[in-house]
Amino acid sequence: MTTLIKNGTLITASDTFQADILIEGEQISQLLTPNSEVSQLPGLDVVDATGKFITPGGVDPHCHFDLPMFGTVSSDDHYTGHKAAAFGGTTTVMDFAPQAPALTPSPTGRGGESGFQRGMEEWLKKAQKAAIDYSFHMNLTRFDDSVAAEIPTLVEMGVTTLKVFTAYNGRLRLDDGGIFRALRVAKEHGMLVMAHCENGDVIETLIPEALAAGHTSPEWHARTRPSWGAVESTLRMAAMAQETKAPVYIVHMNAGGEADMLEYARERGVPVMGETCPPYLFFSIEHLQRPDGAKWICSPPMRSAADNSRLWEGLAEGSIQTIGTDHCPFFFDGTKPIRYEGKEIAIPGKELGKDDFTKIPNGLPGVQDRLPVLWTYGVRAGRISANQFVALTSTNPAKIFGLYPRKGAILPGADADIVIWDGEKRVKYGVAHSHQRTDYNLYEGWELVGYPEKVFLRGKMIVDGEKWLGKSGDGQFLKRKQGEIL
Ligand code: DUC
Ligand code: ZN
Ligand code: ZN
Repeated sequence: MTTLIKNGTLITASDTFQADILIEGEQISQLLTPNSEVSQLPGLDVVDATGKFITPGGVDPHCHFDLPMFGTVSSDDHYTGHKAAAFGGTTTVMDFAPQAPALTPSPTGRGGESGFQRGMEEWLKKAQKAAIDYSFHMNLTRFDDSVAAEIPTLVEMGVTTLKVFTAYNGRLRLDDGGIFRALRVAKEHGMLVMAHCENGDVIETLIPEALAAGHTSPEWHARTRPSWGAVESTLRMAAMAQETKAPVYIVHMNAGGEADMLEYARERGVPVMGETCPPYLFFSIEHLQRPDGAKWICSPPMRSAADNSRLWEGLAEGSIQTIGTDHCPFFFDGTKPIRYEGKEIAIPGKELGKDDFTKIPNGLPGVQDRLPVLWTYGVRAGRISANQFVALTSTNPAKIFGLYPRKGAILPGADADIVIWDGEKRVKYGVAHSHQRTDYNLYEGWELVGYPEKVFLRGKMIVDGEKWLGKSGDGQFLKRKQGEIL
């Protein structure tokens, strides 16, 4: 099929200009000056984008679909979450495959195998229902010589990124020695290490103290995960990046001090990059103090208005490279069903922790919200430029994670993942407008100006206004190559 999107204004990471986009099959074949002869060709499917602006499909580097947690599961799976992403203008998502637990007895007799293969198989199976393109990072949650030896197999599977944790003691965390050694192996194989930065030891000390003192409300989730722990852990990761020369990417930056540390390290040539997520730009611990505070529970937690401002500054000045979502929704009240695609569904959620903040499933919805909310409250509010918006939400993640220029670009040869925006559309946003499969929205009642109108995935229109034209199985697994250090 050949499609011409004509008369639109293209916004890329570096420029804003008028051009027509010719799509042949799944790729962009040409960018044409408006009103060129091609538009007269017979059999051409013409989409008129007069008065509209056009961006590359969003690339969300950080999502969790169908993730088991605290006896329940995050409420968007690899179909519903993808559909929601598409309505919000995102056409590529990256999830995290788990490192499967060690086999006992060990198959080799020399120690455990890595669990990478089994983790990947589990996640690839879940993702068979994918509706947009996707890839995986691998959580690295146990590490020894036999695990290290299998890291190159990930690169062969198209997984060029490892995520490590400096918190969640006894579950997900590696000690600093393990992280340091993993960084060396990653460097050797051209991989990027992503880091969840908090101070696990401090958190594990504060939580039982808070509970013993009777502090069980959501606010204490934030109070027991202090900001300085995130700050020092970010510096710790930067120190190890410097020492090993291995690139590091700090996920979900939440504290202003993390932006300071990132800037400090980058000014000294350390290969460290960072991501923040919209909730850390708009919300604070005050939201956790509300009666419905559990809606904002995720880890790391919401901080303060000063942190919001410092993170915006980091984005505007270019020291933070991406905005992902960490999409990991739960119902606020999972005892009451909602309707999704005509069927009732209820999934246990935040109510599990009504008497104890440590039992509230951690995570927030956001995969659909990211682009429209950032357009209105980032670009239109003058905090970042339209080109920065595209860089932060599409082009930079594609580059860092080895997908550019197939993704994150409107260029000949790139996948035709394209979003046509109605820049004038006014939306009173909220749960009624969202396709995220949960019963609440963090931006309930927010006024948006500008919203994705048509979304193309590899040349196929999958969203047309309110109409869903995509389907389960449309999404492809993306094998990633080595990314760039920005
Ligand atoms: N934080 C959350 O709140 N949920 C999922 C994973 C994470 O890092
Ligand atoms: Zn994390
Ligand atoms: Zn996460």
